[in-house]
Amino acid sequence: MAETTKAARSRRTRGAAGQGKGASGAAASKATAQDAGPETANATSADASADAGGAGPRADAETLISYYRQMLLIRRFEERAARAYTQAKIGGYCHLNLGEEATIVGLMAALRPTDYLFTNYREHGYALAKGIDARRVMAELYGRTTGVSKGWGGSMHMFDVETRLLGGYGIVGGQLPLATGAALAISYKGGDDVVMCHMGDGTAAIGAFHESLNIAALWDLPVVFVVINNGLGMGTPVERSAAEPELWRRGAAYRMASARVDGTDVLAVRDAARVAVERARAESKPYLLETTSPRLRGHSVVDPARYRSAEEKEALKAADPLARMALELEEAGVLDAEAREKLDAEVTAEVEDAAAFADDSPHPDVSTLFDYTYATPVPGELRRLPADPVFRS
Ligand SMILES: Cc1ncc(C[n+]2csc(CCOP(=O)(O)OP(=O)(O)O)c2C)c(N)n1
Ligand SMILES: [Mg+2]
Repeated sequence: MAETTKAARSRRTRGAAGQGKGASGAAASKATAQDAGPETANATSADASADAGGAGPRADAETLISYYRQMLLIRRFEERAARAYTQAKIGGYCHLNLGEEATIVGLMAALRPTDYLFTNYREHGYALAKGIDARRVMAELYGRTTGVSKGWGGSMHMFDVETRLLGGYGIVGGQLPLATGAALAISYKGGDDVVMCHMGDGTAAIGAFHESLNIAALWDLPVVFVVINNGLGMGTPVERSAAEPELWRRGAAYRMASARVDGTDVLAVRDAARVAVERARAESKPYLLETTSPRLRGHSVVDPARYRSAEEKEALKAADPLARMALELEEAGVLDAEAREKLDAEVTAEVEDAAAFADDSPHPDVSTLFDYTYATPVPGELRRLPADPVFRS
């Protein structure tokens, strides 16, 4: 612990130039934020609106088109995954990022390639935006050896050391203590990497959420916790599961800087995430960022979302971040309808290629089932396949 504190202290000193840049001073338009100091931690800082709009163009045309392309790739990939699931090409569970595209691309734009990422089971889009090839992501969904996790992880458990995507977790909140531990390792060893850890709104009610935020704040760990608030945990509205449904406010309980941002605006997300990531990198301080975006379909591919009214479903269309960005780019003269269609055809071809690649790839051999369970051999470990006798003679 002494080492940890020392490492954290030296990071803080090195990063002194980044201090004092609270979220409220950032270019995070459409955001609300609160700083971490004890005197402000409990303030009703939803009023502290961080509106720094009007500071000039927020991105050049090339950047905007690249963000739009990434969002489109996630959209077409998820639609294709849904189709493959109904064709029984994908087994197990399958949760889609439809509606989260702007959030995903904005968050990933704030990270360096060497920063670590932990996500939950709704992860395909994060894997794509972190830079993993669409072929390898699709092949993992199909359970093939060419997949990100050699076909043994599936939709919920992708893991890629190269791009530092450290999962993919199906246990709600399971990723939080692991992400906190990864941040402790960084703090202990030195260096200026940052950990980002995603979760849903329902996850903010899990015990591990509080334990992780508490330790991260106490020990000054470089981790950004991101709550992707889509208003629902399966079929339960956040107002029915959270006594404080403005989840970003929970940072105050740990004297942790926190903010809420419109998750359908890619630039607003990127700018808010940059503030959070910089704070973690330069000052070794954790951050709680809440993004709000609609979940355009059911909880998973097989959920018809009957608990949603027709009006609600209609309202979702207006909240679609991709349609919104397409309109904005057209109005700004950055991408007209013809160029957009060309891009769409290109992205659709990339996704079709990924699906064909997955379909043509081999299934893992059953003898490799246990190959990646432990890093090193475990003496006396009993490896039993389904239908094997319980006792071996
Ligand atoms: C510990 C645990 N409890 C319950 C579940 C079942 N479960 C899977 S997803 C989910 C809802 C989580 O909602 P949220 O955190 O809002 O994420 P979202 O699915 O909306 O992205 C639940 C209860 C689980 N996987 N793990
Ligand atoms: Mg949710």
